[in-house]
Amino acid sequence: MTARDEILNGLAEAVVEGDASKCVELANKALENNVDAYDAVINGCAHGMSIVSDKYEKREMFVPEILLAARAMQGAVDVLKPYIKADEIKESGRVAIGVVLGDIHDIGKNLVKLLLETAGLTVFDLGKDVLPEDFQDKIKEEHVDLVALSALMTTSMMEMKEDVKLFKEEFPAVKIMVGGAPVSQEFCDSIGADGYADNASEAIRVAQKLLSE
Ligand code: HCB
Repeated sequence: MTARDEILNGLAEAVVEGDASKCVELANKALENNVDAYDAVINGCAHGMSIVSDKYEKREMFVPEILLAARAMQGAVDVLKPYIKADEIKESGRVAIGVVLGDIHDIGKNLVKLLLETAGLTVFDLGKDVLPEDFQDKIKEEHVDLVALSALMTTSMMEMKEDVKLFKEEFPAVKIMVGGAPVSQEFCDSIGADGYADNASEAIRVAQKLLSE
């Protein structure tokens, strides 16, 4: 096993264990060993978080452990973030991101935000459980080019549908990207959103494509 694999596996494991100090230690070790910071976030931290999601689904992990895992992951992300190289993205753009009304799941949204920022985009984070009018105000005030919506529940997917309808009516030129575990390309097409991303790195590619159209 290479040093990279060892560190990344260790990071994923530390996220699953919710071991915040181990996460920080391994994030620093990744940097010392010239492991690419982006690689460490995606294939270490985010990989660990997807193991946590699976374990939750199988009832092998419970809410308090999930929250510890998320906090531990954030510790590593904070160490790695300044070292993620800005992508050579040609089309810079202004993005408003948020989790739709009624939904407080923001772990995935935070990862997408981080990567969009490192891709050179200007990101306005509205947080979670966001009112449609807060998105609308931000789009107007900040001349936003792209809205990235996140939803993790079947109930909030309906809110996402309403948001897309509303924003498309009021701001036809503004692109809308959607994502979150239950969201799919099919759902994206059915609600008239412009793009769907399955994960944070894919979100960069989709944002880049939408902004260049
Ligand atoms: Co929560 N929860 N939860 N939860 N939760 C889910 C989402 C369920 C699927 C679990 C289940 O029952 N099987 C379920 C929803 C069921 C459904 O709707 N069909 C559920 C439920 C029901 C609830 C509560 C209602 C539970 C309760 O109180 N009875 C409650 C929600 C309250 C509310 O929102 N109003 C609740 C609470 C919680 C917490 C607080 C314990 C915690 C959230 C902590 C936080 O986010 N700060 C939590 C968590 C962690 C989960 C699971 C286990 C993991 C979600 C997660 O963070 N995944 C989740 C189970 C699951 O999804 N398998 C469970 C990891 C991230 C990295 O993945 O998919 O979010 P992601 O993001 C990806 C990807 O989708 C994409 O990029 C990200 C990075 O690669 N992406 C985008 C995301 N957003 C994007 C936006 C874009 O524009 C583009 C790409």
